[in-house]
Amino acid sequence: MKHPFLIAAPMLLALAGTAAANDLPEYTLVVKDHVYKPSEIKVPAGTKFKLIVRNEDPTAEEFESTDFNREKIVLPNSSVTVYVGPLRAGSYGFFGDFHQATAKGRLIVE
Ligand SMILES: [Cu+2]
Repeated sequence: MKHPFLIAAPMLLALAGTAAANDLPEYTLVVKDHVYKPSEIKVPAGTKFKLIVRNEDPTAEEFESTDFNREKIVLPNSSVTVYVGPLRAGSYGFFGDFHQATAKGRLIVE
């Protein structure tokens, strides 16, 4: 242990990063029967937040939004975290790219 700081620094940075991510407001979205529940989520304007997308279907889904520019595959019976924002007040659509006819929702930013 000639240079303990050099070893400890990356760990401290990792911990700081974790703490910051954990401080973000968090919202959960479930995909079941190729439908988003809830279909509308109210989120604060001007704030970065986490969207946990949980897929309870036996097939993959892709969480996607062209309005706030995100795209992420969610495997069957799995969750992903999508970081969104900060957004201006308004209504932003999202959909399931693999089941666009049924998997639709909106973020109401206010
Ligand atoms: Cu896509």
